[in-house]
Amino acid sequence: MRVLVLGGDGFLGWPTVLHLAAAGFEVGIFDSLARRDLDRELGTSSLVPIESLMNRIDAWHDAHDEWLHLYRGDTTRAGDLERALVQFGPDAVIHLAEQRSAPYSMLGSRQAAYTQRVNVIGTLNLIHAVHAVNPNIHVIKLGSLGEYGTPNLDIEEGWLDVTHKGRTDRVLYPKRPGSWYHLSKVHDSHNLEFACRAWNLRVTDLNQGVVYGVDTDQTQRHPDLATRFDYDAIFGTALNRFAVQAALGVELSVYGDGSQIRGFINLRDAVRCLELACLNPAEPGEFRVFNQLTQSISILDVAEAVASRVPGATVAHFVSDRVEEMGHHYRVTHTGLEALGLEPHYLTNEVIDGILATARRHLDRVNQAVIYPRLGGWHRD
Ligand code: USQ
Repeated sequence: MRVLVLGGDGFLGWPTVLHLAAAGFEVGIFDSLARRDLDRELGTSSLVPIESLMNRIDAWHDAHDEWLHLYRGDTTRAGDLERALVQFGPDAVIHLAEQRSAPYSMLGSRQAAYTQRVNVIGTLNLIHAVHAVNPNIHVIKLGSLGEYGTPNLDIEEGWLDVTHKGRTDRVLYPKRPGSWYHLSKVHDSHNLEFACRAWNLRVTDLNQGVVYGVDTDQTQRHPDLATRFDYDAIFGTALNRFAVQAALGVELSVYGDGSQIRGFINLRDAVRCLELACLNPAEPGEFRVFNQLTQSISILDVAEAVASRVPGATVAHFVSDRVEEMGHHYRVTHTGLEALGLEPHYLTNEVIDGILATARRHLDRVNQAVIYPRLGGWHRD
């Protein structure tokens, strides 16, 4: 099977490429290197040193005598996508080439517009390219669990059966997200569902939770194959950030009282979910949605679990300008990927210790200035 990974240079994209290549897929990478540009804009960098994309590809070739196909391109340029689809001829495209930070999208009008342009136009271009080149290509699109927000109802996998005034229908699950970034994913979902009805495309939308960890079997094989580890307040995400803060001996930054609950997934499971989606394509015309998480945990519980592994570590509460509820109902259905064969790696002390060990190995690379939020109405409670 031939799979083109859009965003194959990113935090999740690169381990996905390696996981699929190791599993015997023929893999292509399509990337504009935009994530590396954002590092320069924000003055941030990965805690774990990462190689250039060319060096990464060479490192994989040196170890496995196998080339990964590379397409330098930008999803906002329709022609780039069409060319890559024609040249590579994929059976499936995994679309991870989006601006993925909610805090970045909330920095100002430029960043909000950038996020929605790259994400919404990029997906729209992919839809049109697949329609034009080969409508049988399975589109696997990374959505976000945060698209749903925190409704006072159980969250289903994309669709909801509704009975209203005696009539029944199956509707897209109502969305109430909390950032311009999450809204861009909602817009993508609607555009993709329409493409299934209009052009019979086959689409899987994966609503993923917060990913933690930094290692997979393949990234561990050689330092040149490592993926990025973000710990800053814009691109770093909850659990990985807490591990770096604990390793550094600074306060773990819980926003609000920490009672907000999020879905979490180990990086190892995230790449496996993408493989499972490839192996089990959606039907023509089907807009299939899976919720890609393995556990729901409150942010305070996550912080305390990390802090409990480091003597003297302390958790502090920060007032933040995130748009999010505390103390809410949260029960998310996530049976689809398990039914396809996902065997979850749950969050254990051993997993936390592994992330802490990675953080400790590279502590000399930490830029203290980017650990806590620098803009907006943030302050310690
Ligand atoms: N949080 C803290 N302290 C921190 C960082 C985050 O308390 O230092 C809290 C936030 O307030 C939020 C939760 O942790 O309640 C998650 O925030 P996050 O920064 O870890 O993740 P988020 O902004 O939600 O976005 C991340 C990815 C995004 C993905 C999303 C899945 O960057 O691409 O779509 O996780 S989800 O969270 O389910 O929407």
